[in-house]
Amino acid sequence: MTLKIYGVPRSRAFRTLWVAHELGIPYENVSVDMRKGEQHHPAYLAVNPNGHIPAIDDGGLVMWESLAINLYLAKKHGGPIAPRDVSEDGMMTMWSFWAVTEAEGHALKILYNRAILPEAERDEATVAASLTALRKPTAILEAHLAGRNHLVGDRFTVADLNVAAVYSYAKPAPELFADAPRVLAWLDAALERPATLAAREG
Ligand SMILES: N[C@@H](CCC(=O)N[C@@H](CS)C(=O)NCC(=O)O)C(=O)O
Repeated sequence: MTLKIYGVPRSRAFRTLWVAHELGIPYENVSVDMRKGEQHHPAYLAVNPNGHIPAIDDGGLVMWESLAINLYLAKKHGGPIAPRDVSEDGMMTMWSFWAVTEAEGHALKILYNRAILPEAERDEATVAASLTALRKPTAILEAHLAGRNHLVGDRFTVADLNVAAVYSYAKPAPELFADAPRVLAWLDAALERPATLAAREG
């Protein structure tokens, strides 16, 4: 049965479409349009009772939580983006959890207040507070990328994908990267991959 990825590319479902393209696996993108409130329809709540996208149905295995889905799909299908051993698996999980707990909320506030909300509703004070909160994790990332181009191992992996997907939300604040040129170069390289570009189309 073909992997079903629920959601639309302009959402966190993008991350899972991206991993599918990196893995070269077939999938069906089942549209769940947030603008129409479809994530709250009973048919979708039966898939993800949280009412959030993405979710997947992989031959009857139903999962939600985008970064957990990505780690699962990488490990299931293997190849260069997947962990080679339990140590890499641990590090990829660590970086993914780190991105969600330390960066995602702040980065999302930047995205909303610099790019998504109508201009009249944007709040630069929220952006400033988010930038302050992101300074420490960004410095940690910058230090980690000294002398290496990827987060785990010597290749692009699902750890880079998961963390870059989160950090991409902060791109509308270029000032964040003024002191983090390695983070910016790493992020741009991830966001320009052929699989990344393909995932934007669904
Ligand atoms: N932690 C979840 C968050 C999912 C999430 O909040 N998705 C957003 C779209 S990017 C959503 O469904 N928003 C609609 C809503 O909450 O009603 C994940 O990473 O999968």
